[in-house]
Amino acid sequence: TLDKAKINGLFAKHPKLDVTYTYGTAGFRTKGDVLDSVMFSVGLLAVLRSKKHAGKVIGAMVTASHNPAVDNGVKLVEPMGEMLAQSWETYATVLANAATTDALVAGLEDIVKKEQIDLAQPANVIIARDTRPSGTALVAALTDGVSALGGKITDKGLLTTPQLHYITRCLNTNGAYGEPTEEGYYKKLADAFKRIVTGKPKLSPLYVDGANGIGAPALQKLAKHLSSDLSVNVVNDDTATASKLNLKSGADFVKVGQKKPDGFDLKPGMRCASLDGDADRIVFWYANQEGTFKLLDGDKIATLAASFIMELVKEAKVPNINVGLVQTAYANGSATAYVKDTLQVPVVFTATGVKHLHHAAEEFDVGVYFEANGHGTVLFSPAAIKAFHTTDGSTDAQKRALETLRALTDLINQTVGDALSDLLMVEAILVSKNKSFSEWDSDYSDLASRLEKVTVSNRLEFVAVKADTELSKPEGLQAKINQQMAKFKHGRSFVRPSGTEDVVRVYAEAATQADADLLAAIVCGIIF
Ligand code: NG1
Ligand code: ZN
Repeated sequence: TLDKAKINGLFAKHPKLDVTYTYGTAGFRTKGDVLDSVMFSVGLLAVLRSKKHAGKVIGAMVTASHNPAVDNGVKLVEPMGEMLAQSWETYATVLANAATTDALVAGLEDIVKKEQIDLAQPANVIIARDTRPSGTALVAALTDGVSALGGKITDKGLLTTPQLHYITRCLNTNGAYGEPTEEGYYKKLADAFKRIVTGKPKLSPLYVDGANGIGAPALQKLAKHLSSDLSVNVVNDDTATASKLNLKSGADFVKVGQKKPDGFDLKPGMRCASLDGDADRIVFWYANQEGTFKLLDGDKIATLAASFIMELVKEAKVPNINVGLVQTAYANGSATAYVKDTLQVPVVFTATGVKHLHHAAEEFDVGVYFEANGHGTVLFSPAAIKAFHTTDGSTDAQKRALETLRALTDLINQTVGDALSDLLMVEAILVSKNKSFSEWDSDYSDLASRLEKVTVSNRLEFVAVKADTELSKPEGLQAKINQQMAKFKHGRSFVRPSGTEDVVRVYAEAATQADADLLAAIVCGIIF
């Protein structure tokens, strides 16, 4: 049974504020100073989740990703490194909103009963945080939650989100996925990268915007393992000045603003990339010969990866490997057309949020999934990995293709989108194909797009359906949006409530930037 006195004693240290919390697309996320009680409740839930998995390690990551430094949040990681099972998100929300010990214990008992949890099982939790100043106290609150139910918690300190996912999986698979340490992570990635690029001509240096977050020191450490094989310069690496996190920098700033971050003197031909605050997103960018800023977003990464892997699979003559791509409504219309018509790869659309894409990608032998904002990865099915290891190549070309495929399965993070792993994947492909950024960019040209956000009185009145492409509520709104987009060449627009911010997002796409901006402005006017 639950030790109510112990729970009561520790809960008293973390009183619930008069705030309603929701476990959304990216876990709990709000201002760092209202999260103390939430962290405590997540500690409790993590213990139950671990017990449900017979004591396997559950991860807890304290981060608010690309959001400002004053924000924070937390998300739980399943034993194999995926995001928390969706059916448990409701439990998280219930516990976070319990204001009294009685309500909290009732909530816990309900989960124990519904999930038939054996409380005698052990519980193991690991926790890490990004560089936000509120992180330390929030880790302590979550630790109290774990202790309240007698679980064991290990603090892994500062890590990127994907590193915590990686370590969680390593710990639960007896090292089969790699060494369960930050060093082990760098070694695994660096070794796999070298297997692909060694002996091939190098590319010019890559300038990486670290968003003044945890990704900056992590990339510097990774680069040490790659000394001569990768030339990177980390810019925006000031993690000591908390307020600078994601400020005029980072993947989200660059993607949404379609402009370079602070700290760069962008010259034609320079190769650049931007990470986000917890290093699970990356976008690439450069200036063309005219000096115009050009973005290579998640869609471009996905198409680059899909076409490269398809070529390798063909060359390696591995039979019955189906390659598929997963996108969301935010994917550029040109990217979708290119994948379908030129690459001839099937595309599946899911709702926004990586967990949806991840699950859809698992249906393929090689499932490439990326959100346009640069969050994504490539998943290999166990059958595909086995085939790459058991197929004997008869020609040199076939052997090389097989070895590259095997290396890619080690290089690409199989648990979650990972900016550092994706950075090396892109570099490995560009080195292998001897491709410049502008050559990569020329695969297709993006339609002009604009992403806006609108603050409304209650965003939950907006209900998105059909993989977020349409609104079912408020009634009549979708028809108005349809009317407007029909007026523009290649016009497409959709509206959905954000899962991470208290806003409604408006996306518009059209043949010219002026049209995309205008369509977005019109739709913002309709919903406001
Ligand atoms: P919301 O706030 O639900 O739009 C944002 C991103 C998602 C996803 C989550 C998780 C956009 C338009 N939305 O979600 O794609 O990455 O954050 O971090 O980029
Ligand atoms: Zn992130």
